[in-house]
Amino acid sequence: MARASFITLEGIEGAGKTTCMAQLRLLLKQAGIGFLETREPGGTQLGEDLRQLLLGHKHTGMSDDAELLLMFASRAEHLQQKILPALDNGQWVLCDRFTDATYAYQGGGRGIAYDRIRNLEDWVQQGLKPDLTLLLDLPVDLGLERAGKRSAPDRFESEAGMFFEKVRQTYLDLAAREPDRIKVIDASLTLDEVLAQITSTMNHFLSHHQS
Ligand code: T5A
Repeated sequence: MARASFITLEGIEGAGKTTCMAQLRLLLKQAGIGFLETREPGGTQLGEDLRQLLLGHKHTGMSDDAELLLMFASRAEHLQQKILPALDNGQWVLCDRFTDATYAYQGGGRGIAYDRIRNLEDWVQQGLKPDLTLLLDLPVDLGLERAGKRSAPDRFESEAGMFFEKVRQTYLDLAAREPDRIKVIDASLTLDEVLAQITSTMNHFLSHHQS
């Protein structure tokens, strides 16, 4: 049996990650694979507390560097408490967002140099990267419209459209640089069509990652 895999979901606000996570859950269950489902920022008690600070409106003027470091503080805790122990135990990990989000939001969106992010990535992750990342891509207007229907805007969702254009473009640049790991899903289509793409990508991945 191949080692446990680490799978992440990415995309701008309202891309449909929560909805697609349910499909991933179903596919892994059908394949008889044990997994941990988690999210970032969050996933641990400390991470969820940091998530509230990061997404809430209490610290609206937070500096970009503080935001970046809090993302990695949450990630360091998450890796040590949850992700690495799960993978070591043979459990797959399904994570709603991971470091690609940091490159997209803090790098592309806020304009922090990618080298700074890479230094933190090397320090905190020690070479660990997702085995597969599903990038749900759709036009910014459509994503924000979908997210707006669902709940009041959090601190990130309160950013202007141009911020999300940069986030989206950075995600697409990352996918172009790592096409074997990051698979782009057209999330502008109907839910059924999006889920069909997720299923086909996962089935292809599973056929190569199970004995
Ligand atoms: N962040 C995170 C960083 O800045 N840096 C980092 O390093 C990390 C890890 C986290 C925030 O933190 C930032 C990015 C984020 O701003 P989050 O909760 O993970 O926040 O992310 P959100 O994008 O806010 O999550 P959302 O819940 O808004 O979006 P989803 O989960 O992508 O969308 P979902 O599934 O809830 O769908 C939204 C609505 O659209 C409908 C759904 O039914 C739902 O109502 N929908 C569709 N409708 C039509 N057709 C389809 N194909 C549809 N798919 C979904």
